[in-house]
Amino acid sequence: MKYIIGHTNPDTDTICSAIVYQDFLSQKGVESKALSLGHLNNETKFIFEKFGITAPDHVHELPHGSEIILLDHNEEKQSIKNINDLDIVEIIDHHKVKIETDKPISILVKPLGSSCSIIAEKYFEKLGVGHPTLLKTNAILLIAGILSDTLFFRSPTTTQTDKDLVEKLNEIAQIEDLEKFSLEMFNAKSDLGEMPIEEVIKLDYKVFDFGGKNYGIGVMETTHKDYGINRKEEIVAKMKEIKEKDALAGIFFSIIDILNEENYTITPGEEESALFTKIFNAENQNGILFVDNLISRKKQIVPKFEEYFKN
Ligand SMILES: [Mn+2]
Repeated sequence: MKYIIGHTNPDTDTICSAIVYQDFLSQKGVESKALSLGHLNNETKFIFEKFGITAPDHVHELPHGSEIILLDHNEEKQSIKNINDLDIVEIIDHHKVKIETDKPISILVKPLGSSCSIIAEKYFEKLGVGHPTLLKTNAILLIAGILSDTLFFRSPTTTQTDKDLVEKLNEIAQIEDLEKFSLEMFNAKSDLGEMPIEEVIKLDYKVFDFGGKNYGIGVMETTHKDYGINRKEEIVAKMKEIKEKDALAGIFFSIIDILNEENYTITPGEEESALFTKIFNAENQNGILFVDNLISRKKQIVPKFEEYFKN
């Protein structure tokens, strides 16, 4: 049995790509099980409710020696807790590769807008007898993952291939209005209610190594930016706690206004604020750092940090 696991703080792409890849493998006669490393976010829950999909089991660790397939990530820090006791047999991802393995494994990494795009390509690369067929529900899940990760093609991570794949997938999925569907997804993601502030910060949160030190970067992609801005004081207090507890050199929380493609970043103190302002030429708006057109952590924020710390 191979366990397909996405990254911690799972998003729609990581969950949907894992679920559909399980189907692909099962049609190939390979026994596998998609798992999640955390609670589903509201966007994923909305999609699952709308289309009657069962959520994958949620685990923290797996038995020693279990075979795992990493989907939508390849860094230990973003993976299952006891990854070092496990046997990574395959990686499918669209992030930069930063892993060392102790034996040759199958790695499929492509510069596409989502991991769901890579899974979709696997179905389409060969059509015919003996090749897995794509069911309508799975086509819907793949579209959801692509639209979610690319912010309905707004993100600079979007490629023409992603757009072509959505068109092709929708011949099967038959979603009437893709833009409306994406808005419903983004509104669901933005509807956080009374969510505890640590969960808000960690909705989509990753730790990165810049210049040998750990930095945490959380992003909140939203159609309702005031939700985050109104909770600024709580966010700052909790970020200070996380920074100390996790011995971070710095921590940042970026509110991404999806529809206007704007970035509003909150920092816990002067040090981070000065650093972020310097790197991104941000404008201080009442203690919140504003940057226009800065919406992708992967393609814009992280590379800029890395470039800065290299010098
Ligand atoms: Mn992804």
